[in-house]
Amino acid sequence: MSRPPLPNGLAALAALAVLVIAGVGHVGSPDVYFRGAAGPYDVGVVSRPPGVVPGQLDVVVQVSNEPAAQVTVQPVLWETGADGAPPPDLAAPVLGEAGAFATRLWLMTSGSYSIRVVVSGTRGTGTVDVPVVSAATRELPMSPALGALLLALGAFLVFGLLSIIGAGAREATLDPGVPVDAPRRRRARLAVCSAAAIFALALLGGNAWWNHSARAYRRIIYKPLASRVSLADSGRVLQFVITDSRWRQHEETPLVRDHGKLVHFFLIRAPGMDAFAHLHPVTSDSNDFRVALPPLPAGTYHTYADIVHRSGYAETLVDTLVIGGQGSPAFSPTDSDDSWIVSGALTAASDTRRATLADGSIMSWDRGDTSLVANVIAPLHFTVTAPDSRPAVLQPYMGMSAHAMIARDDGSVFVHLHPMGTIAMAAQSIFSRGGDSTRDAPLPMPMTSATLPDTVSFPYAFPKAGHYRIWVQVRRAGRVLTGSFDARVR
Ligand SMILES: [Cu+2]
Repeated sequence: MSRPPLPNGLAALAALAVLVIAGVGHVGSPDVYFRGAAGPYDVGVVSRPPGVVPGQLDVVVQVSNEPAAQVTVQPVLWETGADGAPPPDLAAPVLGEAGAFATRLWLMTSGSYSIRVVVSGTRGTGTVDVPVVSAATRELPMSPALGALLLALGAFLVFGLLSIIGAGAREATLDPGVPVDAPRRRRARLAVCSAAAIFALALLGGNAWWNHSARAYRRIIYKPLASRVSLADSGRVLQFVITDSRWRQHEETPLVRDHGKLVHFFLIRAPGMDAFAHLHPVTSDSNDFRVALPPLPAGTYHTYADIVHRSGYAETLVDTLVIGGQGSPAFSPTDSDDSWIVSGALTAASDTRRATLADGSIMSWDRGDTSLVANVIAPLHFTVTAPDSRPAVLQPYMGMSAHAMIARDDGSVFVHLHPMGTIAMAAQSIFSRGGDSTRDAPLPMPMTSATLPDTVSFPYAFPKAGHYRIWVQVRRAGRVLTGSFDARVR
């Protein structure tokens, strides 16, 4: 690669060793972004999972095309369905933001939820389901100040009680002014000592209960399915195996196809993110998935496997893989939707606005002078122009007008999103037909029309500052085209 290396290349390489925890839904980007239609209303939904269970989910609904009179949201757990859900919550209008409504919902258990958004107004009522995965991903620490305050209050209570007990045993039955004799003093000391012993036992019991609760919570902290990525058949085949005993013993619901594929598998070369592949391994036993490996350059790759369970639970299984780079001249893709691209390395100065695609068309990032700020909706709008400078005619790629993959240079963030947002479409289909995913009918593809406009956009906010690469994939004239863009987020 002729471009200068990342100044923090070494750091990124070091980070490879410690990296990366797999994600619920996505990696390092827990917030859910959705854009779509609730009946006649165009809605954008942002929800922020709490990362603890039980915990409160922040939900903001933005109705953009029509004035909405009322918005309700309701958390529906897959296992219990709408009948077992709590009553809908009325979202409050956000002051100063026309069409925006916000509320907080309690998610009481871990699992696959859908947030049922109901919008009503002059054009009637519209409903849409936004899948959200509830998982405990962290333990909330107690702040030292609160700990100190509780300790002081506890000590005050215990010493107060001991002194009351001592005073009571010593002189409660004594007339005022009568001196305390030795037997009474002894009795008081005995009472204080016995009470102290009882309190000590109670404190020990409380401590044991506390530790037990903490251990029980740690047991429900999200653990991704154990899996392994390796090369087979002299490096020509990539093998992805789910090794987890929960999976092997059928304690987890089986996988469903998300836009037509059981697994969306991504490879990103570290540290420069200069090689990228989006593959779709196939399986005969639902444990062992295989796909022909495209001729990617040698190196260490972060791998991400996106899967969706029949419950609507979406997760990303993370690994690393070293590829020798011998390539195979006889490579033929396992799936005609498999794609890969080799481009220049991400540099500290990279801030790309234009990408030339493999068929000579140009993809441009229409972001004007907007700077990218963490946790603020980013202007992810892209236009494709044909080589003859006319607007390109796009076709659906796996049922979507476009797919975007976003990764941070250290591998700590990876998301796969679509014009409808970060949600798994399969999960949404499951909920919109009442949670019944047991029917064998294939989940619908959202888009079958053959020609699409030349502009695509994605609702998303980068989760933290840093250097990111974005791959935007579209299909034109039957060919999958990938544009790669770099961005610095403040
Ligand atoms: Cu996709």
